Parts: sequence; C-alpha cells; structure tokens
Amino acid sequence: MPLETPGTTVGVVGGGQLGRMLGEAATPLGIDLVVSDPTPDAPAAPAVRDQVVGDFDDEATIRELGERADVLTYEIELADPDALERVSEATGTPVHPAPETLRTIQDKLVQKRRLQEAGVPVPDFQQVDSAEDLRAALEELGYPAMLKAREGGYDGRGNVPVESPEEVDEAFAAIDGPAMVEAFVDFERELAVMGCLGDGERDTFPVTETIHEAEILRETVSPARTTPEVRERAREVVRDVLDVMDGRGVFGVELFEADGEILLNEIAPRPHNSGHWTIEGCHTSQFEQHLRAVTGLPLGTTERRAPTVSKNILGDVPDGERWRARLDGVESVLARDRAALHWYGKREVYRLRKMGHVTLVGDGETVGGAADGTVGESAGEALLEEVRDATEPLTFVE
Ligand code: AIR
Repeated sequence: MPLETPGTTVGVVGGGQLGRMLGEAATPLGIDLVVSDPTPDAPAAPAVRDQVVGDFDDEATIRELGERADVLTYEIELADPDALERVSEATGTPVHPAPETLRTIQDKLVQKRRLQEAGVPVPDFQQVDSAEDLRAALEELGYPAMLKAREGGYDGRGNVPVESPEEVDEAFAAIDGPAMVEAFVDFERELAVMGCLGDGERDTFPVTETIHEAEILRETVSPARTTPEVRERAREVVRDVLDVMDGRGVFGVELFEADGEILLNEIAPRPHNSGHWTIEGCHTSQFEQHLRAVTGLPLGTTERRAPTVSKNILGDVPDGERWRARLDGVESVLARDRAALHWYGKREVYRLRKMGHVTLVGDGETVGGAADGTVGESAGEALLEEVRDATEPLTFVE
C-alpha cells in the first residue's frame, strides 16, 4: 500500500490510555486515528486526528467511526460486537480483531470454554448463576477461589476472591449477575505474553513477569525471572491461543506459572498493560504492532532491545474521593537515565485508577547484554529496585 497523506485511517472504539499510546505509535507510520469515547477530550484526544464523543456501545458513534475509517478496532472490551458487525456490513469497513472474537472474549465463561476445547490449559472453573450455585461449585473446587463477573470487569473490577463458606453470599452479591468461579491457582508467578496476528503471520513478544496486588497490575519485568523452558512453554501456549482467535491485532494473554506448568488466566483482544514496556524495551512496540496488524502491514520484529521493567502510576488518593489529577515528584523519574515517563492525561484521579507508568530499560553493561532473554534474576531485581526508587516520590496532590 503506498504511503500518502492523509494516510490510512484507523477508527478506534475507546480513547483511554491505550488509544493515546496507539496514537503515539501511529504518526511515524503515516496512520491517522479517529477514536470514540464518552468523555470529551479523552486521554487519546491530543494524540489522534479526532475524537467522536459517544458511548462504547452507541451504534451511531461506531457508525461515524466506520464511515470515516479504513479499518475499525477497539481498545476496550466494552465495545459492542453486534454494533461493530452491523456497522461493518453497512459501511464495508472491516473490524479487527473480528467481532466474533470480541464476543467470545467478553464473556469470561465462554472464553474459558472455547480455550479449553482447543486444548489450552486452564484452571478448573464452573458457571455460577446464584449464591447456591457458588456454594455447590466451591464444594468441588475448594477454597479459596476467584469469583468473576462473566462480563464487563477490568482492572480488577468484577473479580472477588472467596476465602471461606461464610463469604459466599457477600461475594455473590458483589457481582450480582452471571458469573463463573475458578479454582485458586497456587502460582509461583504470573506471566503475560503479547501475541499478534498479522496478515498471514503470527508472532509473540518476549515473556513478561507481571506483579499484581489486589487484582491490579503494579509492575512488569522482562525477561520474566523464570527458566528458559517455562518462557518457551508460555509462548507455545500463546501460539495455541492465537489459533483460536479470528482477525488481526495484538492480544494480551495473562498466564499463571504453577509447578513449572503454564495455565491460562485471561485474554484481552487489544494492547495490554503488561505490554507497555515494549514501547522502549522492544524494537516494535505492542501499539505499533497492533496498527501494523489491523492495517495489514507486515508485522515488526518482537525482539527485546534490553531487559526492561515498568511500574504503574496508580491513584493514591483516599477511597471514594475524586480529585483533579496533579502528580508531584516527576523530577525524580525524569532525572534518571533510561527511565521513561508516560502520563495518560486523565483529568480526574481516584483510588487505584491507572494514571500513567514509568519504564526503565537496562543498559547492556549491567545486565551482561542479555537481550536474548538468558539474563538471570539479578538484572531484573536491580532494575525493579531502581524503578521503585525512582517512582517513590510520586504522589497526587489536591
Ligand atoms: N483499558 C481498557 N481495558 C482495560 C483497560 N485498562 C484502558 C483503555 C480504556 C481505559 O483503560 O484505554 O479506554 C479506561 O480507563 P479509565 O481509567 O477511564 O477506566
């Protein structure tokens, strides 16, 4: 496809931080983005050609995107697959990944069943439609377990750990809708792999170790501090996952490592927080890769430049409060060599909201130039300590 200006236009449902980082990656490729988001002047707005204001599932909004774009994609699972399908039919604009894939992934129960059928290793799970169902399921699966809303949850919302029979009623009431429950996996660590499907191509990014607290991603370390065999197995499982997906784009795949085995946790049909480090840490970022994939360009190399860690900047304000977002202490990050600051441009901060992240790339010297992924624990540990140190002074002020 020839390069011209204006170039290919990608319509993106969702204009949060993922849309913003897609916009940052689009410019060098000569790609224009138009996003839709219910919040006027959404985080992506400064980085894209235009924003349409409208809900993620509003058909008229998606229709406008479809009319203006050469291809449609989405950066949040709340996008409506039925509306995307109808708009695609009416406008002739293709949607990637396929709406059918979004539909499968949106419902965590359907997602798990589909993957299990395809032979992907998953934790034991059961469908639960009532507190009674949940109690019965837990008699089989045992305590503790993870109760998950089938639809609509992200960034930890919609997931409730159940520790004992006494917690069953309250846990189900917190979800209050169709749910599934999953056996607790006593994992050594959590891993994530960004997979990508291009035009007749399939690839995976290097394996990332993800560190969560209270269901929210805090930090990533790549290479993951595990054995080369486990890393290879993780990429193999993700290749199997990709075989189940339809259409093009990147997929964030969250995994557990337990007893040297890999189990699938969850999939996202879009760029993912666990892949933000690829902006500085890989030759092609997950965002560039997604744009290449959905527009049908050749995929870029997923090779890592150097060991890399990242740390999220989360809202640290009191529970229940919403403040105008003002972050103090960024000098400590900016003064540090090889640290990159990413501010998402959200106007408001609330507790644990994802407001930005910091990436720190190792230099060849201190890590022994191990871009091949053979680096040991020490490099990751030192980088992790450094990024914690750099972000320590960050705090939201009223
Ligand atoms: N997002 C989508 N699914 C999970 C996440 N974290 C990103 C998208 C979306 C934004 O988070 O970029 O637009 C919404 O963030 P918030 O803080 O407004 O909920």
